Amino acid sequence: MLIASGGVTLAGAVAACAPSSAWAGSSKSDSKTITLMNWEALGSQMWLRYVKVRDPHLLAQHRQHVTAIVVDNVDAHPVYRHTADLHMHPGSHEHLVTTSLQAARDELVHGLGGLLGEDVPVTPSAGGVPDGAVVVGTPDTSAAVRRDVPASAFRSLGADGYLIRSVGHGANSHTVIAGNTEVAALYGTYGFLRLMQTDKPITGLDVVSVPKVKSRWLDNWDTERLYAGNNATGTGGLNGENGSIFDFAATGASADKNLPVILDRYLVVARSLAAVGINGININNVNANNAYLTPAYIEQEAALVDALRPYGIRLALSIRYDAPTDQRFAPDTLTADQLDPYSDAFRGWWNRKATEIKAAIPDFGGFTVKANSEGQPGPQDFGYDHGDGANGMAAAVAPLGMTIFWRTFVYNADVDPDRLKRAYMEFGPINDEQQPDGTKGRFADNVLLQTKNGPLDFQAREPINPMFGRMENTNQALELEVTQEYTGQNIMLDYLAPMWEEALKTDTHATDADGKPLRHRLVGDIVDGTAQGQQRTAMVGVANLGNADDLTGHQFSQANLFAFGRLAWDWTLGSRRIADDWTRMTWSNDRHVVPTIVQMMMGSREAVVSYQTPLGIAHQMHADTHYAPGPSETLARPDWSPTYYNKADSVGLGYDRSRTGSDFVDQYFPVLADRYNDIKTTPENLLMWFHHVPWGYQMKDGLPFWDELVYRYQMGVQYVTWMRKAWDSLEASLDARRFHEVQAKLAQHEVDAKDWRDTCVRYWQQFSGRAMPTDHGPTSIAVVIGGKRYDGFDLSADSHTLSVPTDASPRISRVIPADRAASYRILQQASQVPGKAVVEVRTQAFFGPLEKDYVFDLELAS
Ligand code: GCV
Repeated sequence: MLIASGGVTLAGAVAACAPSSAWAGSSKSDSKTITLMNWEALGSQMWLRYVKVRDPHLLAQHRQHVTAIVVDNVDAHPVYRHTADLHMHPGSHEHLVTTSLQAARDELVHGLGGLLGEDVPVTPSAGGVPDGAVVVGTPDTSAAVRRDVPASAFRSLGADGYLIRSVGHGANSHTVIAGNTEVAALYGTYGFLRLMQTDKPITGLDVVSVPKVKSRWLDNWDTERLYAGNNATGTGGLNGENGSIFDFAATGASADKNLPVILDRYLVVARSLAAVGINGININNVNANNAYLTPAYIEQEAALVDALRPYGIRLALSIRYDAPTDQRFAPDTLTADQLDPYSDAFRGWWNRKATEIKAAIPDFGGFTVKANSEGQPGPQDFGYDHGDGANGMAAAVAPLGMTIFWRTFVYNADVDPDRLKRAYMEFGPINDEQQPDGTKGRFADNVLLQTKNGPLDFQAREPINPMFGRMENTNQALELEVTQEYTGQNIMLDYLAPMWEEALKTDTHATDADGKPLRHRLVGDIVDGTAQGQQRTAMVGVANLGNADDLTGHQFSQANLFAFGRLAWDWTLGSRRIADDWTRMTWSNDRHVVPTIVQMMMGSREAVVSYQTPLGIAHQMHADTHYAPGPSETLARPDWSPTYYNKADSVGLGYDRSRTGSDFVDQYFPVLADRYNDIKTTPENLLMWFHHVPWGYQMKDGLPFWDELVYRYQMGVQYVTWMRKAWDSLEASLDARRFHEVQAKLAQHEVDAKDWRDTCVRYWQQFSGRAMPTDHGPTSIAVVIGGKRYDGFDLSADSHTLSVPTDASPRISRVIPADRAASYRILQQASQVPGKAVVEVRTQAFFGPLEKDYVFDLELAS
């Protein structure tokens, strides 16, 4: 923002500051503006771009209804600050604030100034609220709020919910943005700015917005599975940084950027996360490094949260179960045989560590634990189960008001040969256990089991995790992967919200103790506690924030973070609406741009499924990178091997988890179990999750499974071709830097999608022994040249050679698409033989447009 203040009061100064419209580029005269413009052009402002409203009518209306900013008692309630000399890195653009209301006010100054293209003054309400004022506050901080909004309106808002109301009529009206807390008022401020950023009217407002889930959290895995470091390979960071968003131990040119120094990007992140309602972050990997628990790091963490706190963002840490044995904590260390979760030694150590953290970070959230999973230590190493371990930690931190997020991502091979069955087999019995006091379920109240959406590991499509609904006596957090580990990393444009929407809106068919179906039983109902009454609720996104210029490594990966926040606030929102908001806020409100980008986003995930893992085949990625295809790989550990999941043989493809197979299906409630048990009733997009599908099995559209499979791979690629061309059509409407960045990524995306298609189809063909299907695909065509019909084109080939008789005309006289709804254009005719002709075919798949360019090399028939 424009004023760097080191956390001092800004009232008064704000109104007098340089024109905030400089951010939107209306003034290019001074060098600071130009620097700011560069900063924006990088994509570093995420969805907080406040570009002047282009529609003159709307702009005039907005200017009439937004004439002043009123935030009374803006400095009255400074948040806790531990670090005495907290300061920004020299030359920063952002600035520190000490209250959430200051954050709200400054966002309005900056945002409204940009959107309206003129400064909006900050005025006290002492002389009355002026017409056109935007009033922000709580009933406690603002007399205007108390006067304009009856106390009853606040009852249903809880701590985080907000309301936005137009008060009065026509020219004699103003807007009130309020909540029970200052952070809620800040959320409302972002909600109001979002209306303007997305070209919505701001008159006659009566908005009430209350989050459905209490903890809307990020897990940032430092640099593991992070694709937002901005070196050439996307794995490391700039200038001695390690790619992570937060610098603890950077070296070289960035040695002066380590915490407690605050960088611009931390505050851009804080503002962006607050704008979607995210209220907490684990900054370190669940494969945890004990360094984050050392006194030096705790001081750095405290400084970071000091800066984030006004934005309502709390901190938690991921820990190793055996951290007490680390000599870095000497003399306060334990021996391995003291890691008994019931022992005073174990509980005492964690209580002391949590107390030490709390002294610097009073609102510290607690610990996240990955135990007995992928080599991480846990209670099973000492003869105890996950319930014992989680409860031991929970007892240690309960007196401090902290929570334990215990991950259920476990897959001990001794439990069952089918990896998918293992987690529920370990956790289910603890949930069901009868307790001495007559209740059921052993997990303590301050434990949340953190469970991935699907039973495997963040694949582009998974069935729901059967634990949702089955853990009725336990608090449960839903974990989603925002970083695109298996879904295209920082190359593929893959909007993940449709996947999350699909999971959240899946009917679990959960029943009560009498076997009666619950009234509310979608995954979202389970997660938000509506279905089974849990009071502690959470959604956790494994985040994608790094030190790349655009902070996420791909301009479109920002959309996934945005969508995660919006869904964590309200999982009932549609992914299309979220895409529409994000596009308008991040790119443009242009009439051509918005529908094109939204359409690209909406089909992009299904395209990834199609060219990577169609029809329910899963985990076919190269084992190390999780990016490229590796269907033939068999590793020492079977359940990391693509072959373990594909089970390709001469009969067919896929993992039989029906009752005659591994019987995973019976972990679901009966309606789903029966549905998935029968190949005929299993949704085709989940087919190979549950069945070993014979190559000749007849699909619903009448095609043999093999043909359908091949066409799915091809459709995915052809969607990417369409996206690449659609993006090109936007060039004139977008800023050059971001346009070209995405354009280059889409080109690579198409190459890599083809690699997936070709590698997988060729490998499967060795087992199916079947010919490549050619004439039924959605973009299949026949062409007529010189009276002769040519067909049977393998859609995977880049070009096709046609032998044309010597006396025939080289011109294509007819194009006959297999799909009658398809359209085509002859882009190039051959004027002679040899020569080249190009036909572009376009059609619509169930998930979006497909485009295929046929390149024909005409040669003389011999
Ligand atoms: C942090 C997958 C990822 C790992 C990750 C693990 C987890 O296996 O590949 O990088 O570990 O999930 O969720 O714990």
